[in-house]
Amino acid sequence: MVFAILRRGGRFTLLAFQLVIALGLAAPAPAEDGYDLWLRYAPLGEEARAAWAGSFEGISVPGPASPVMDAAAGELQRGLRGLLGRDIDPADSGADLVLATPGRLPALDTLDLPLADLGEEGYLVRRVALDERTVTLVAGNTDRGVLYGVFALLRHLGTGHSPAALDLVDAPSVEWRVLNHWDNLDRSVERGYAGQSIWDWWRLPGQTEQRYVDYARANASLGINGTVLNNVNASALVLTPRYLDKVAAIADALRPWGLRVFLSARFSAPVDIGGLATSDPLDPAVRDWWRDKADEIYARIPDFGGLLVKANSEGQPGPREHGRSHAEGANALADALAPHGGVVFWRAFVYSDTDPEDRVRQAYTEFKPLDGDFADNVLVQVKNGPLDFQPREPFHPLFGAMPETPLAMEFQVTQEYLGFSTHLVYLGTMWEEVLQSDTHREGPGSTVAKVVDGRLQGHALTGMAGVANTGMDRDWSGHPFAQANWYAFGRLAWDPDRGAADIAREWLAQTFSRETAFVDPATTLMMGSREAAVNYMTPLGLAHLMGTGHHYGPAPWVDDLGRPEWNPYYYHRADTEAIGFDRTAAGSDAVSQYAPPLAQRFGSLDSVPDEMLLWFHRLPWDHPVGGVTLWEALVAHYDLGVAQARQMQADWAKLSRWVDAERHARVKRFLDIQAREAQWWRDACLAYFSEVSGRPLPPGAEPPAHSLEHYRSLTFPFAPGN
Ligand code: BDP
Repeated sequence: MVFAILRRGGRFTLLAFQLVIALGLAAPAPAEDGYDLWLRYAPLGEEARAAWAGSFEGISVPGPASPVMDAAAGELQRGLRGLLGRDIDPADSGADLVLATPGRLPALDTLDLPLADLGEEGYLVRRVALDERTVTLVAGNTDRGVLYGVFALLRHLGTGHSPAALDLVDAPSVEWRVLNHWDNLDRSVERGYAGQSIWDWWRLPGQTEQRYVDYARANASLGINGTVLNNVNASALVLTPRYLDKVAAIADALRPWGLRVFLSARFSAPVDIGGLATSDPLDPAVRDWWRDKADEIYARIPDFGGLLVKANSEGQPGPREHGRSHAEGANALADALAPHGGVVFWRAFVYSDTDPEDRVRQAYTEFKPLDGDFADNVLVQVKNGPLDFQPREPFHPLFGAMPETPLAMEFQVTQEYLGFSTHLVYLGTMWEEVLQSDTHREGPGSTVAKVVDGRLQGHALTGMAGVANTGMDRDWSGHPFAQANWYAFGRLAWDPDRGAADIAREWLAQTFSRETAFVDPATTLMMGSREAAVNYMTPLGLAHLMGTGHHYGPAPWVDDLGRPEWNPYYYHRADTEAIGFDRTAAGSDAVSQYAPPLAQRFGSLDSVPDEMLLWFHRLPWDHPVGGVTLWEALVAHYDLGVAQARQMQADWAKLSRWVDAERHARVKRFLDIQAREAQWWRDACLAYFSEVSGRPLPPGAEPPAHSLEHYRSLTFPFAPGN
């Protein structure tokens, strides 16, 4: 009866809850739409609340009011109201929760706190004796540090930690922690799977939305401190005064949350909107144009972060047309920004339609010789792998190979090649794998993380970028679990050495439930999800088998497009004899772009890991892999991927107790789609490889549900993000 009432919802829900509680049954969580992300501040249980009793009676913020401190204090009130169920007084004095910097509260200097190590953005949250009272101090050297400390304190409570353990001291390892929006001015989002762009360009600057503020809060909670508002395939229009006014309005909305605005710049802007005859970066008029443009931007946005540039790649203009190098191009913009403290993120995602060189070699070939030529305020932004955000790639060989140049990491949070926002694929594990890869550039232990955070080669200017997965979908990212990828990106940008499992646990506890009985199995589910996707899409080092253009679903058969590297066939090269891309010395020799111990490891069949097998080697179908033939191993991996996708369905079904019905059902439906699509991937790829290899499926393997012709005939007009 209770559940019948519950199902009717609406005004019966409250009654039903009361009834359920009265009967002593566990009440299902109320419906949620995901808008609040991990900032739900769901009430702590009785015991946990009791542990915090007597703390947090009032908040004091010494010194003058500031937008950042107002944001911090407001968030603290909101968070504690949710977690502890009580309103905390904003009080000037006598409060036991103190938000302060040394400038605001000189008494901090007498407390012997390790503030000197915290830099501009670090924080400390600790119980200290102040004016003969014990207070919880949230301190930083700047208001932004305090803001991050407030979020750390709320996370501490929100993940169920006790007052006894309250001693939080942390500072970011990476200077620029930046989202990259591939959002166009017409509000379409390149590779976006969560609705329209959150930036409502048309109504700006007059109208700004609450969503901008909530977006900024979410980023601040992770320590993300920059955002590039527009697509790397940029329209120069964004640099015109009309749009700069709009950009300034967004910057104003984000600023209280420590989030600085950047723009993607089109390299030919001096011609496109400036009326010049050339964009040659060494032409004095062009240099003046960029300088004037920078002045114009900073007049509106004094803390503007800088510019991101995609040049000479996939049809974008760049310095090459003028016979100039990427360094000469980057430096023209960097010189214009330097007087204002701005930086340039110059992308290394460069390959050419006229270059016959193996595509994965091209960026290294082009950029490595430029090491040392870039201005001091340029970061070269490198994708995690040398191809393009595939389910699995080796790390990009440029990491560690340009010791004189700060290299920023570029991860893709949006799941262009990983099931859009329909598949549950937790990317934390993939990013951890990349960051913990050893480049061997300065001896063993030279991890990618150490390159990116500047430790290895002594850079203070450092950065990590994530291609955003946000849109106008009510839950921001399209899939409740896609939010975890935004979360994981932010946490790893702050500390690239964090573990993916820890991050998953933290996110789950705040997003769904703190109960160990939920967090443990849900963490296991998340941690296995990326390997499942690798298995059902591109196992054993295969890559880029996705449908050309939209990248939805399998299409390994495509081999008739103009540019060779646009064809999935280019990457697997399967025929009757063999499959895989020979990147050893006998082939494209891409292995030689890695440090010698790795070149050796990847290049030899005795030591190459199975996960990278066909990335580096072209092998006969009978080549032995783990006691079976390569063909059998391939089939087994695809089968395993399908089994793993089905297991996720079963595992999620068991967790309904801890999740509100709305989000549980949404995830369930997505997992159903994912399991069907995993089967489709497996069937289509095996039907194709079986045909080209001339090999039947091994005995006992399930035949594909349809003919190869059927899979080849599928088309997907209006696939999103394309
Ligand atoms: C590719 C995307 C394309 C992007 C490009 C890039 O398919 O939409 O413009 O990366 O990173 O993966 O520039």
